[in-house]
Amino acid sequence: MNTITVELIGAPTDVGASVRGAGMGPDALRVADIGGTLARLGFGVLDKGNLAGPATPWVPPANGLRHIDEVVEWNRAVHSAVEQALAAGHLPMLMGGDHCLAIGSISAIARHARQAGRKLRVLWLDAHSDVNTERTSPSGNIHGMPVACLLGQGPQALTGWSGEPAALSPDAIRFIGIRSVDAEEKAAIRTLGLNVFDMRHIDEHGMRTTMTEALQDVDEDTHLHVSFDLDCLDPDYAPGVGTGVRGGPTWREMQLCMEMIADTGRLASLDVVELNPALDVRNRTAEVAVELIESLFGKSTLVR
Ligand code: HAR
Ligand code: MN
Ligand code: MN
Ligand code: MN
Repeated sequence: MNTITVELIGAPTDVGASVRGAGMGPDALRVADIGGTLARLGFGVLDKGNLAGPATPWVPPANGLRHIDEVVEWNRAVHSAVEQALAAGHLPMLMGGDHCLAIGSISAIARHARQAGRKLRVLWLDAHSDVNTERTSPSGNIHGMPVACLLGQGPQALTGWSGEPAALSPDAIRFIGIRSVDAEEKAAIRTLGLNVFDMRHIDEHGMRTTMTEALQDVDEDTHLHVSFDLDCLDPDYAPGVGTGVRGGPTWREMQLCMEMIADTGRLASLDVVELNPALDVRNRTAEVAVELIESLFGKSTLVR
């Protein structure tokens, strides 16, 4: 049996967020023993430490974009680290940092999957749909825009990184746990035909049916990527996030979500983002994250 090596990549920044503090996320996950937990499951673990990047200026948006130069710089570092991890045959786990970093991460993954002749399926676990652009965003915060950028809709500086105009086609992504969508995001979701399993869907059908639907057509040729925004969880279980929204999945429901992903055996890369230790309660959210990630990696037959 060949051992999978999980490569931990820390990106300590809150440059795309609306609240300071997500830059401490990577170390909070280490304190909650992300490395030891994966090692005890039988994985190789390679902690590459933290990437370096610019400080967060904390200035207002310009042309609808806040901190665009710094966001580009952080994403360059993430993109190259994820690219190297994949080239080494490792399973990259990006530890954010805020969700703007998924632009660099998923762009590298999309190129890798395309070159390997694999279908890409992205599961976007989030309270938010993150499909704003600089023209629609109410805030200018780029953590609300990564999906648009990956679909080729964002600012030029943040699109085209995968070698194609769009890293993702709309049918490559499934949203789970969504409950905070801006009016213009709603319009974009309809226009693009995005597959959104919002909280109403989970309420009516349950997590089991939802995940069966979200994982439909995942097969041995699929590269499965999970982009896990911790604000997907109900804030009662995950208080350490900058933009919590009431009415999310419980710890139990989220466990089932992770277990069903693990059951596919196709998990090949992961982002863990938006953990904000400055708002957490004795590192509870980091510990919950590690418990859920443990379930996500819970299958010994996990294959890349
Ligand atoms: N939709 C709002 C905006 O674009 C809030 C986005 C908050 N995003 C995250 N990531 N926390 O999911 O400003
Ligand atoms: Mn998000
Ligand atoms: Mn979110
Ligand atoms: Mn349905």
